[in-house]
Amino acid sequence: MEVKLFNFKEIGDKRGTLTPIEASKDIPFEIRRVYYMYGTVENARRGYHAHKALKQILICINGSCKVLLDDGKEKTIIELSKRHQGLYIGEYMWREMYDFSKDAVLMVLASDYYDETDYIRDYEIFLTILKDNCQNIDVFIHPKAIVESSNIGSKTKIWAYSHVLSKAVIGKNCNICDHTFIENDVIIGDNVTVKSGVYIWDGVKISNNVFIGPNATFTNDSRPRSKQYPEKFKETIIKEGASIGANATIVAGNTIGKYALIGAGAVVTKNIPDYTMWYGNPAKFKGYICSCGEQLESDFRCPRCKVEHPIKGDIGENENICEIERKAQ
Ligand code: T46
Repeated sequence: MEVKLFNFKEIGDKRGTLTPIEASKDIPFEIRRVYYMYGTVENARRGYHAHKALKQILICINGSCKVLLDDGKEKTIIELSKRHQGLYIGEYMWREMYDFSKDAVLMVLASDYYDETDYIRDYEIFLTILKDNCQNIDVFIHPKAIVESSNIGSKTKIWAYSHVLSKAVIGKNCNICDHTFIENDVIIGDNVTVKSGVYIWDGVKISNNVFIGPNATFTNDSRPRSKQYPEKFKETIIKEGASIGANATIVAGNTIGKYALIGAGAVVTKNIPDYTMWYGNPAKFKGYICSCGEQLESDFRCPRCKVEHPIKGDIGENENICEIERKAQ
């Protein structure tokens, strides 16, 4: 069932509470649309449909409501009444919302723009599509893999001797190679490649189109002691399109920027800015890189794409390496 309850941060002080939600970090997709429902009349029921591709997070930011989820085999009812709690609903999940309190405000974060062709509004058609999908290739799980999670997107392949724990979320069209381990508090986006020998621990969040090379190492605790567990493990964020070279180590709590490239064997000890390349131990800034993988020329032009790179404006032409190193704190 592609369903998960997320508990977002609650930052409280004497003024009250603030809950931040960051796309592809706290939730497994980029947000393209936000909508919300309020003033729902007594006994009204909403929903009664599934989506073919849309992913959403439902948050009852005021009052309460119930959501019935149906994957064609099993029905689950979830009550939403906590402002810091989001219900993730993936593709092909029938939903019905009801029992709205008078003051309910149900906010929805959606992975795409409104598109009526993405809706399946007829329950019989929904069941037929599910049956057809099951007969299709959809998710491939090697018979020698242990996959406890059902939050796996379509066309993802999970190869032999991999172990995916029950609460992990993995997007569509990913390739999870032999001998990998994916813990519970892990989100992996779409089109991600995880090569062999990679262990992805609690707190690691990986966006779409990321490449993780063989034996790359993640950590989630900077001062580990046997049998002592922090309240929350440190978060490591790998942003859209970044690549991590073979055997690189990402020290806990750091963020690898969009389309950044970490060289083989590098040890990353700080946050890495978007579109930059880093090698060595500790990893040092080595230049700028295009999303295609080509190193940018000194005028920020990509020799392969032949375009001047958009980061030029952000970074400034005269910025030197020391400045980049300083920013990467
Ligand atoms: C979902 C549940 C949780 C728009 O024009 N733009 C939009 O972004 C949305 C969401 C709806 N609409 C129009 C389409 C309908 O004419 O607003 C009208 C009401 O939409 P609907 O009947 O689909 O609303 P719900 O509450 O049954 O379902 C909504 C979402 O549509 C759906 O994606 O998952 O909330």
